[in-house]
Amino acid sequence: MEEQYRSQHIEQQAQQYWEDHHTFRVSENSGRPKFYCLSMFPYPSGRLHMGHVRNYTIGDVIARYQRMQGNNVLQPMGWDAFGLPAENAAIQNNVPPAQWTHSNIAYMGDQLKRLGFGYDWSRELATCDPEYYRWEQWLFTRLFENGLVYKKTAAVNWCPHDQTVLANEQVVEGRCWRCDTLVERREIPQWFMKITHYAEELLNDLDKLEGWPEQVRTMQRNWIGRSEGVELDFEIIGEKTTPLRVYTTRPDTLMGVTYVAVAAEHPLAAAAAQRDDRIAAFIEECKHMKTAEAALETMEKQGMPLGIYASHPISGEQVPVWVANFVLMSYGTGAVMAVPAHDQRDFEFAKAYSIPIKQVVYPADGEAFNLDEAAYTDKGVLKYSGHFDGLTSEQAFDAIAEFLSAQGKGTKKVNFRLRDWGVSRQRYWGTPIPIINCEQCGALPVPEHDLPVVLPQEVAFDGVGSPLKKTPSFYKTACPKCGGPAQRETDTFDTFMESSWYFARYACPDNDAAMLDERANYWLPVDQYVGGIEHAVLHLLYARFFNKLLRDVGLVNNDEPFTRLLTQGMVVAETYYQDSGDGKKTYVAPADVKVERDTKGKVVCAELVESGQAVVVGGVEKMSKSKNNGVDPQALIDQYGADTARLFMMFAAPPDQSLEWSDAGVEGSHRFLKRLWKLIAAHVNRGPATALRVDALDGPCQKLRNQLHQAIVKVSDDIGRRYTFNTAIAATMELINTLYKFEDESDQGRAVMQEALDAVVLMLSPIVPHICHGLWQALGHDEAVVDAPWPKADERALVEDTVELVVQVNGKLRGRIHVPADGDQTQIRSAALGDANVQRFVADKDVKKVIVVPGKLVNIVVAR
Ligand code: ANZ
Ligand code: ZN
Repeated sequence: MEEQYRSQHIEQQAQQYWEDHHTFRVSENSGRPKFYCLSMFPYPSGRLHMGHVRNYTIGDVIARYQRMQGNNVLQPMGWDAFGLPAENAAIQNNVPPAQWTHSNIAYMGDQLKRLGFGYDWSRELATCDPEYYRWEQWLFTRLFENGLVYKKTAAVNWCPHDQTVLANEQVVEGRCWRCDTLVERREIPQWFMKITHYAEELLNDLDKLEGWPEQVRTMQRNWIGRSEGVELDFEIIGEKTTPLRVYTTRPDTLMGVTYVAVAAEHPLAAAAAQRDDRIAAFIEECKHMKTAEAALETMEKQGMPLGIYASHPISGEQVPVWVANFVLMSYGTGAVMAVPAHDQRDFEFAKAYSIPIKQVVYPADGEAFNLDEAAYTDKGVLKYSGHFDGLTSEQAFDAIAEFLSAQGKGTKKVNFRLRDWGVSRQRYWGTPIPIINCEQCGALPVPEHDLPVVLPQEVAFDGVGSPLKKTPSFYKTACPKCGGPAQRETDTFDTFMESSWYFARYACPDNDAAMLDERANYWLPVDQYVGGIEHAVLHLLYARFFNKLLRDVGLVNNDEPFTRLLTQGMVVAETYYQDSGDGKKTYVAPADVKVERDTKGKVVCAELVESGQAVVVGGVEKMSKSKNNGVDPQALIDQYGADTARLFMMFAAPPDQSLEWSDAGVEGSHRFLKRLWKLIAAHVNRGPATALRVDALDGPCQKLRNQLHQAIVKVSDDIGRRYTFNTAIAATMELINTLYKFEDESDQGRAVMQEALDAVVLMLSPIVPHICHGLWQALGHDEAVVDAPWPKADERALVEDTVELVVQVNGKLRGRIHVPADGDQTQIRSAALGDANVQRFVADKDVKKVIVVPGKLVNIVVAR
């Protein structure tokens, strides 16, 4: 065996082996239990970044480990191929989006192969292929028929100069990213999916997802935002309009209402605007303000009185009606009963406009609460609330709800923050929405036999509006109902649509007659999903929603798509910049910087390598273009090989925490692999080891075996259950240090060494599969390491203190055994009888008696 570790050569050989043997191709009839391991598929942006490498290494380690556990492991890969960057590239560099996307896919696919990930490439899919998105179109038309999709007008960002709709990320500080024109809001008809229909189930089923990080479940719960409250009516005094309906979660505070407030888009505000220009102007202003919910808490509360009054549903008192910027039209009823004493937003508003503040809930312990600074938002006991006085907030909730209900003025109501999902995008590079608009017949789904609606490739890109709107050959069509002239929808789907069901399609990507087939029920649910925390809400919620849609059209059986979820941490790195004096930072690449540190790691000096100019060390941040602190994985692979990259990724941090890039860490990982190689080469080059005889080992050999099997237990638990790959690697490194010091070249010494090296290679093989492929062969095994089972700890070897006992048969010394110091009679008896040499003397004889003298000997008496 070669003394030197040649990573590039070794890796090429291993990958060739996997390819030739279709190692990772799987089918449904293996007879072994299935395990579906999935990593979130990438957007083909051009090249892999470190975040990808980390994500996919984690997934691959889990998949390979599960394979060694005897499972039928599916690990597929594909491309989330629609999206804005392809269109931008088309506009800027004049390359068609399809071409740009496909060449990126080719390049990144090679990179993934070069990293040695065990994917079943026969299942590769790209969401921009009509064979894929046709089924999304098909499902949409089914849902249309089931009433789960609908059209309504909704706001978009509009650039009046480019005459185009802008995605949120194309709006930079309120202006168009291309021409810097102020962006406007426009209402246009769009398609929506009724995710709210599943709100309750999406919420409740979170309880079943015990294999998900609690943080992600909490984020989804908050996003769905279920709240229990009361809807109640305020009569408008002196007007014959319908009463003003509000939604409150705190009916116990009803007697503290001192005004009511409506959203800018509320009909009462619109009516008042007709009478008063200043109100009209205020409403107009609100339209330009951000209505992101997070902003509601912090933004300045503004409003205007509408000049009308409402009557309190219990006291009959007159309270003014205001329009206020902190009331959202899209939540509840678009109107609130304001209780400044007990709600912070209402409080700030009342302070700003000198509206009375009336406290009606008091701390239960009778202590006073100072209302000068903030509202008293806790629950408590009611006062100044008529016959509700003395009730706790909880009791008052029900009492007031019942009282209102009896009078026909209110009812209990559950509300969700979750909104229906707007899926229309005014973009070219996406799945065409399969709808035909006919003036006579309205919006109709494209009939099944006309699917897919293929995105045309030959379109003109000038950056103004969607090219589809300028492609008559695409949009001109006939109405599927009356046959008259009609227009196709020119909007495309939100790309979150494609990523909401790809996990299921991997089960049967070749089916051209159906979206899914019975193979999906074999593979689903995904046993382990791995991806970024940035997808905690949208992607993961949409995918759960789609899974329920697929279930309800009869395509899958399970309720949830992902049994276990691992969200990996970010890859971060030090940033360096030069300060040009005016506060502007010019970030410089780490490779161009020379840093000197003292023994404590504190920076003594940082300067540019070339010019020696001083640079500032800016702290550790997520790798990004803007901070210029990215490291290209390709360079790493070229220099050290895939195994070094994989090992570093898994060793530097637990998978769910952020991983700090370090050149020294990479070099350390590489050195470790070289050391491993050298150790095994030395062993192998001494010739084959003899068979291990567990009961013939001396003390040091036993000690080594004990350490080995302890390590197997730990590594199995770390990789298989805890997912702390870093500690698994640390334990293996420690073991290797021990092996380096072990110099017993006797037959049994070498046999134990062989056992240990075999186990080390097996345990490292999910992490650094290439080197292990080579080492396993060198260690004399015929099968490939990827087909070998995971090592099992030998229970007997786990016992640390053993004693040597001599074994006599009819008084003659016939063997020596090593048994646990605290071993009981039965254990000692069976060890003695099981000893190979003793066996020869007792095998065919009748055992009369076994005498155990603890700590000394065993005497076996057999019939002669
Ligand atoms: C009176 C009140 C008194 C409220 C009090 C709270 C505390 P969640 O829990 O998120 O459902 N609200 C209702 N509709 C609103 C809208 N369209 N825009 C802005 N705020 C709205 O929140 C429900 C509470 O948010 C409701 O309960 C209402 O204020 C406000 F001491 O009513 B509350
Ligand atoms: Zn028609």
